[in-house]
Amino acid sequence: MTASTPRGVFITFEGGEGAGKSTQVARLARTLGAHRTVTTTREPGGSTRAEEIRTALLAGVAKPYGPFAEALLFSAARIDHLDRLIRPALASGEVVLCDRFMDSTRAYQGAAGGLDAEAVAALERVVVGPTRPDLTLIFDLDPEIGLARARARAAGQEAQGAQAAPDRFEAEALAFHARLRDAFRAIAQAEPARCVLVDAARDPDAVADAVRAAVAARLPGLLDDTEGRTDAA
Ligand code: Z5A
Repeated sequence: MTASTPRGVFITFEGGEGAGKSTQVARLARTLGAHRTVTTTREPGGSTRAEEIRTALLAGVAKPYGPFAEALLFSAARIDHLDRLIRPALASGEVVLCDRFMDSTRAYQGAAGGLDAEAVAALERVVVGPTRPDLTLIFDLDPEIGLARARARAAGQEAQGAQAAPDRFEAEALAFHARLRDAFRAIAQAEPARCVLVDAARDPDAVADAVRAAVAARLPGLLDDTEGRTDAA
């Protein structure tokens, strides 16, 4: 499918590990789902083929080949995700909420991983093209807190008998996660028309309020029919 001008609304959620993105994707989906068709998705993944690539990436299969090879694999997954899920949903007028997207490549493989910014920008041009997010919420959190949240979640999963070893990125040193935070903050500063920085250190209800406030300010009308509704589970 070729890139076309989207008619729906594309919102991406970005930030470091354990910042609460998935939690807030689900909450905003519940709020908007009352009066709009909402598709929630994630990267890497979101389509059958992209989920297969996700498994390889998070297992660290591409790590020995360096950040450019990793960026190419994230891009391969993104091409399939865009073609099979995101663009068709936007063309149907849906709201697409995506847990991570192109800014994660900029931050993880680019700023923190050492891949040249021009190479990242070139990939973005050919892979994403005109399908840019209408709004990007960047969840800002001290990486020590985010990693502690991820560890607590893993401990809970292990207590229930599931395997929850850190993935290829969770296993990176704290300095890598600090570079990520700086990179995401720099993206928010560089593209204020697209991005809103969300203080993710607050409790989930306060973060959800900040998310709704950002959506109301940047995408007028999208929340209008949901006024007074709560998105709590
Ligand atoms: N990656 C990349 O390198 N390049 C790319 O181009 C793309 C991705 C697209 C995907 O992993 C990895 O791929 C990712 C970047 C890399 N790095 N890693 N790892 P993932 O999808 O498995 O992981 P993630 O995106 O980092 O998700 P996460 O760790 O699940 O974090 P989250 O979605 O931001 O948080 P959460 O699941 O909503 O919450 C985490 C825990 O904290 C959970 O127990 C919650 O109940 C709790 N939580 C949530 N909100 C709060 C608040 N406000 N207070 C307290 N506790 C909270």
